[in-house]
Amino acid sequence: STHTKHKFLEAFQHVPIYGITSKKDAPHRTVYDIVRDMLESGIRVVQYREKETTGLERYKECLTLRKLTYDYGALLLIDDFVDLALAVKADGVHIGQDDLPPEQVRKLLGPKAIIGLSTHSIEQLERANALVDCIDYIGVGPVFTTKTKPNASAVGLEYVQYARQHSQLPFVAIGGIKTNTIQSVFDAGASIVCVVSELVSARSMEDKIHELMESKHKLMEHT
Ligand code: TZP
Ligand code: MG
Repeated sequence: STHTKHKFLEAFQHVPIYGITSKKDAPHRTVYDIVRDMLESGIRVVQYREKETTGLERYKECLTLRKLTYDYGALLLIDDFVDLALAVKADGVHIGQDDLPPEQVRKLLGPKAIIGLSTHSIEQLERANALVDCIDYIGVGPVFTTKTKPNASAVGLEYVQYARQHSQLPFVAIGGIKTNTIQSVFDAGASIVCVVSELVSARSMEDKIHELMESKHKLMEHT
């Protein structure tokens, strides 16, 4: 709805970076510490994405993250698991092309949930456009090849440009985005980007976010 889309977009007003957890990129830290760093650095949308852990562990971690994100007024989205999102009262879910159909997810979560859908091609983006009354945003990527999603081939900056021109939905550019490539992604027309491994593994997340945002400010000075 316009309400859920607004709630999603509003959360990027200060920092246009969408956070995703990745315990394997910071093996000595808890997911709680990773997310607290994101929130302390100004990120206000956090997706819990931990595919290689048990359902019980995911539930316990998300319960702690629900309280933490709530304290910062941040949104908590769950990758893949609609039941987990319901159980911990998350703000919504992020689903892929091979998950439950978005219409079914909407029925299960109700009108207030934020629903995101990954897209990897123009065809998938056009099908997402037809779901504009059901979903709230799309993911666009992997923009560049990335070890975080090893079996997916890169969609390239051309697809980001296509999304900028044709997406009826807010979109998040993702995949292989780092300090040395983020400028090109903003230049291609993305207004929200996601950086997983470089951010989660950063020695100082706050410094890394400042570094990443400099490219956005540079762009704005030109325009
Ligand atoms: N979806 C498309 S690419 C990707 C996901 C979850 C992983 C992005 O990770 P990184 O480390 O920012 O390349
Ligand atoms: Mg998924």
